[in-house]
Amino acid sequence: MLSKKMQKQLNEQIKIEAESSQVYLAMASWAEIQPGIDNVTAFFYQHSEEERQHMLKLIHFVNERGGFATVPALPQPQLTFPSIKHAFAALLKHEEFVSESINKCIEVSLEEKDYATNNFLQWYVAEQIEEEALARTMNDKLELIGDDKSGMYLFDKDILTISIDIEQ
Ligand code: OFO
Repeated sequence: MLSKKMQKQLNEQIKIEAESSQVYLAMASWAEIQPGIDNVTAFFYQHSEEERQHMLKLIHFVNERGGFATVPALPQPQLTFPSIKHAFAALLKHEEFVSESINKCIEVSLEEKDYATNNFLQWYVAEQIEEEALARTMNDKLELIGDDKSGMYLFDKDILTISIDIEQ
């Protein structure tokens, strides 16, 4: 059985995962109307879907442990970006924020001596390490590319393979 405090923190995390999905969905929709970045677009759509899966995993866990997972209202995310570079910088910042909120969940699980939840949350800790690494790699590559159009062409060409390599 989840304590009230643990349930509240996990419901907060459900909201953050849902927001993440929306944030990346907005990036995907914006990228889709930019010329020539079909794979970047696919990457954002895929990332949005992954965040929805993170949210669902939490919802099932809370309900299975005798709690009640609440589906949150969500603010509208940022809809447009000055450049692809800005979108990826926002992605990294967002992932760092998610990692902090996972850490808060871990802290509460230790305070509450809820070792089952702590064990469940380790999956998210590992996931955040990967996602931050992926976001940093993308940002580093974009920094190198600068305004070089052929570099951007290759970035779009390689983005799906880069993300598969880091996530393995
Ligand atoms: Fe990338 O945020 Fe979910 O965990």
